[in-house]
Amino acid sequence: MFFKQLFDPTSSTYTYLIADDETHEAVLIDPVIEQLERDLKLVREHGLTLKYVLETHVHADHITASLALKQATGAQTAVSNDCNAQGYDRMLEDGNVILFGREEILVIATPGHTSGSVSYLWRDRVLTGDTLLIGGCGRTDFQNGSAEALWSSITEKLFRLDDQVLVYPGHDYKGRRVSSIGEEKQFNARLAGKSRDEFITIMNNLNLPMPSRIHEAVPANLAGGAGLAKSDGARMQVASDAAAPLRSVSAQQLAALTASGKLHILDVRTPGEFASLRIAGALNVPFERLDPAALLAQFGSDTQLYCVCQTGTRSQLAADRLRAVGFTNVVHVDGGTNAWTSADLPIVRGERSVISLERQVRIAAGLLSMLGIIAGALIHPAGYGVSALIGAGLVYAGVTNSCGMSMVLARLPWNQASA
Ligand SMILES: N[C@@H](CCC(=O)N[C@@H](CS)C(=O)NCC(=O)O)C(=O)O
Ligand SMILES: [Fe+2]
Repeated sequence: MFFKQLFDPTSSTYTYLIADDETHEAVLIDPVIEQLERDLKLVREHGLTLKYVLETHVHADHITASLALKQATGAQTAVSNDCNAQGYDRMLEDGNVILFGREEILVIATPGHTSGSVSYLWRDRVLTGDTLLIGGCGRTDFQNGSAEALWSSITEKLFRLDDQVLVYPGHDYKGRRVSSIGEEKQFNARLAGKSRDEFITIMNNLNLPMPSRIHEAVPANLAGGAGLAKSDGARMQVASDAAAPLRSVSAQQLAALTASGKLHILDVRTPGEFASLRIAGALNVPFERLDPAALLAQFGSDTQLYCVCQTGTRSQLAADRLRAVGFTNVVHVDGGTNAWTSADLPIVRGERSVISLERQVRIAAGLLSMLGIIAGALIHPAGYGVSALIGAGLVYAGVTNSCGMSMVLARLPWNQASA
């Protein structure tokens, strides 16, 4: 039986390498980018063919080596579908089976620590990620975590496994390596002898500081993790260049990340939109006046910048322009302030209320094409040309994901902040 438990001392993360003795096909679970060379060396030395790199969840405390391992070995990467992550080859569901050689791993959805947390059952052992830790469990205060869901996952799924099943966790901060379902039922400080309500009260009052690397780890892991960069001699480095796909986070993820206090939110909507509604602490840098070079001089290239607009279109364009001048940590917020308000996250509302730029564009385009047709029919056929031009402009805007009309409207007085 080939089973190795590996440890990253900086993040106290356990990585697991499991292989089929006969075919030498292998899977690596929860690899850490800083340990890439260690893991590649093991795979090489044991003559293994890495078939899958599996994640127990989108980690908040370290960056996964999934993408780098895929690039180096051709392995397929996989994460739960409920993580809403991108850049992985296989999206896992409860009950899926991972096959390698003659071996199989069962995927058990165990949400709670995060909404996409899973455990992996292999032979006589279960790799629980941060769902069940030795003597404890993963926290539930970020990435759509839920104490209620964690209670169900542990008591209704993991604790229904045989008492003899070994528990291999995703972390241990005190040097413990392995436990069993029976031991955890009996001794786990957060669960043994506790009711569901007591567990939820404990979990909702932990008041732990955010993981120190959450602001870089979550966006990177949501995008498949770090890849290989051009090698620096024999050393592998973490890639972070403008060619990599733009990283994005959901509004809820941004809300959790703001607690770290290490990031800047750049709101690229017009001053008028910003004045009527904004995320606390956001800086208004209107897209039509965006000066990436000046921002680079102001912030420095490795500052964490989160671009937000109303729906997520202008913020992507802004993020691309910022990356083009050398910013290495730019993230865009999916769905923008619309997603933020739909998720009922705290918002600062001003007294001024301006119709959103998207609605202004729709009204202006509709009005101009209507007037063009009326003018064409009643005054001069040239009026039809105005309607045709507006139509062509809308097609161009849709195809290129840019909008000249919004640029013009953004400069009008009502879209500027009142003094
Ligand atoms: N001090 C660590 C924080 C570690 C942390 O919050 N770990 C998460 C797992 S990603 C957890 O659930 N910890 C459980 C606990 O500390 O009780 C860091 O800065 O990275
Ligand atoms: Fe975690």
